[in-house]
Parts: sequence; structure tokens; C-alpha cells
Amino acid sequence: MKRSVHALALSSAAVLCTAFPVLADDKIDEICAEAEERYAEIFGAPSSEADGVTIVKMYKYNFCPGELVVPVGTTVRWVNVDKRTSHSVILPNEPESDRAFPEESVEFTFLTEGDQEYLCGPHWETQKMIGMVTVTSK
Ligand SMILES: [Cu+2]
Repeated sequence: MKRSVHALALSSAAVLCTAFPVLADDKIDEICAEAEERYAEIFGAPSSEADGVTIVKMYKYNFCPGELVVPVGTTVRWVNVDKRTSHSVILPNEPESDRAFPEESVEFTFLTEGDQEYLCGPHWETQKMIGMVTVTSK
């Protein structure tokens, strides 16, 4: 009897765990769609048309997209499309970037292959503002 109660508790915990990220993803998709609108408003063209760089937007304590796969040698430009908040980028084994204030950006060229998790200095701890770049061979 005790065992089945325990099993039930475990299975409802599992349901909760799988349901939460789905909701979170929807919310992030919404935020990132808004971020892209802000980008196009500010720069007059979609971020996909940026010349020679891959754009990551920083908006409402998220990196958009949060995960990126790029070939080695790619320059990523993180653009702050927020109205008030400033952000930064901390890559593994690199000093923290300058603060990017609204409509400003920071750039980094990836010369090393592999997964590189990065953080926003002021917001990674409190808001989980964390991103990932996977750098592949050319
Ligand atoms: Cu931030």
C-alpha cells in the first residue's frame, strides 16, 4: 500500500517536471518574437539580414535565440533590444564584456569548437539569463 502511494507521488512529480518546460518554452518564444520585432524597429531590417554576423538579441532577461549552432570563425553580435535594462556577455575563459545599453551591442568571434555556455553578468543568477553557443567545424 505504501509503495503504491509513493509511486503515485513520483509519477505526478514527473508530470509536473515535463509540463513546466513546455509552458516556459511558449513564453520564451513569445518574448523572442517580440525581441525580433524590436530589432527590426530599431535597425530597419530583420536580424537575419545582418551582414557577416549572427545576431542574438538580449531582451527581457533572455538571449534570443537561447541556443545557437554556428561554424567556427563566426562572429556573434549580441544586441540589446530592451528599452531600459543593460546586459553583458560572459563567455568561458573570457572577461565580462562591456555593458550593452539599449540599442547597443557586443561582439565575439568564436575560434574554438565546442559548446560554450555564456552568462549575462547582472542577470544570470537572479533571472537565469544564460545562453549557449555550439561551435562546429567548418
Ligand atoms: Cu542581462
